[in-house]
Amino acid sequence: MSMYPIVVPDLGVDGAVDVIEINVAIGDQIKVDDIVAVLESDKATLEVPATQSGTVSEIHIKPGVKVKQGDPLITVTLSSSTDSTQANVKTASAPISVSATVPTATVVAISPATPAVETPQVISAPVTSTDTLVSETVVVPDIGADSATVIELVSQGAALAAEAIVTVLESDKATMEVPAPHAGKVQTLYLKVGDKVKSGDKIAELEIKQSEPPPVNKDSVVPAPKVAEPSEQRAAVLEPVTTARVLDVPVSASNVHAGPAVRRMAREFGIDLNQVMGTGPKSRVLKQDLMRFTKERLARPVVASSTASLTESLPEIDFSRFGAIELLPRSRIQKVSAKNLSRSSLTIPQVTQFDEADITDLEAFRRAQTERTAKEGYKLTLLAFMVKAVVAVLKKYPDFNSSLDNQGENLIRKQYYHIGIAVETQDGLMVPVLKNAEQKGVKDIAIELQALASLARDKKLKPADMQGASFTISSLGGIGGTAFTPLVNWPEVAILGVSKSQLKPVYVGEELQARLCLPLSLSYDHRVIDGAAGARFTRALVEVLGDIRYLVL
Ligand code: CAO
Repeated sequence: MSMYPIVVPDLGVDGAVDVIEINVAIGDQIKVDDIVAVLESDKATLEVPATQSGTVSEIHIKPGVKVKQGDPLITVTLSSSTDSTQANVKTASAPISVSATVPTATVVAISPATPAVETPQVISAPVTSTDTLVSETVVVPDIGADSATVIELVSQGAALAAEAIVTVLESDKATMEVPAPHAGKVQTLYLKVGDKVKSGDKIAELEIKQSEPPPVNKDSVVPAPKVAEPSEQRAAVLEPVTTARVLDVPVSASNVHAGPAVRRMAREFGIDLNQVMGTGPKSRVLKQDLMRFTKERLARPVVASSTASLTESLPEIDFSRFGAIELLPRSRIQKVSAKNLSRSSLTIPQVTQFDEADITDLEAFRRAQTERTAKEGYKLTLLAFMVKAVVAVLKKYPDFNSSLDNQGENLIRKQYYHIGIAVETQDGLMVPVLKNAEQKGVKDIAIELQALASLARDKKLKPADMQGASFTISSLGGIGGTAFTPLVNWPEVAILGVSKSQLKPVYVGEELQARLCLPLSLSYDHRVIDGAAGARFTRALVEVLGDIRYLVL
């Protein structure tokens, strides 16, 4: 029997990264490609897959520690069959670039994991007392930067357990949680959210019971702040968000921005952070977001959960009884996407309206511009015109740019036009959102769509890039087909499917002409939109696409 280390692969980043999650426990049987740990750099969250099958015999890391390329994460004891054949060794594998840096399987002595760095931090002199209660000042520890901003703070009077988070600070380099040195009650708060602080500033006064070992004297220490994660370069403009809500589109699980305490809480409650809208700086998921999310989930109509359990309770079938099979693990995006699509299909009564637009003139105009726009460095796509035309029609029929509240009591009409675009990627369907389309010209829309589709395919979309759509377009025109029935992307109420245009014989007046016809498939939530409105919407779209001069009226 031999031992095999699974180490931090080549992450493509300089320096150390944080361990965010450990997905295995000692004694677990793991297979090649099972995720053993999740790491986070300042640019991305990365999953480390197992490069070897076997039993986890040692874990060398814990969440919060920093690791760099080559550091051991876990040790796997190889099963004797694997041991002798090395059949399951995988030296280079998927989500991250694991390359020649992964050692081949040999027996190696693994040194114990580097413990979390816990530099003691001197705090200001506590008021020592022989009475039952003593007071202790919690101060800002060495933050490794000139200043930081308070982004989360306990409330006055809160009863804290030892190590409970008193405040979360964010500098331009990192986010830090400052824990309570002892269990106690928050007597005085010296700060408020948004304040700028520097090392040594007072945060709070804690009232500590004597039964809890009080701070001895001015040499008392509190653990150094846990460095949660380096600040992520997120979209500079934050959308005003008032309520936490389920993300309306599948997102890459790796991009959620949240501190360790929030991650821990999410794990304890079994909440998928991907589904929580972060309202903190840079779309960070805060504790209150988790709470709102939970409340919202509990308030959901029972029908949603009963239909979900309906699919979950389907019996597992052993297909190997009928012949050879192959098991292909689904990507996280595919899994999130599947849930969202099921929800849409099971909870929204939807109807699809078909129509056909004559885009002969539009295409002639577009093609005539191709050379010029290519020189300007962008491709003038049909999809960009579609977005512009859809916005014009949404303005005329605002119910298509709305959401139904959960109780079905109110229709929420949106005054903005954020258009989701379904993009096919290697890992599954992503829906980046082109914001404020009504304020943009066809050229800017074309450029932005190209950029969003590239980000989606390169897995570089941020959660904010995929939130807030008010209407979605799914174009299969580049592939083919005559029509399809797209599923409404909840909480939106309508989605437009576009298929491949075809030359068709069409009577124009008395004359039979070859015209380029574009098939349109509009699915809508029948609770909000009735059939007549659906037909009027597609008719209006046909009109605009047939003569794009309508766009300037
Ligand atoms: N009819 C005929 N040709 C079309 C067309 C249409 N409706 N739409 C696009 N084309 C052509 C384009 O003009 C382009 O041809 P040229 O290279 O000669 O100009 C070619 O098809 C490829 O287009 P494209 O699909 O790469 O680009 P796009 O701007 O039309 O679409 C995007 C971009 C991101 C929507 C697309 O690449 C994509 O991912 N589509 C799949 C979306 C999907 O999976 N939807 C299903 C979701 S389930 O509801």
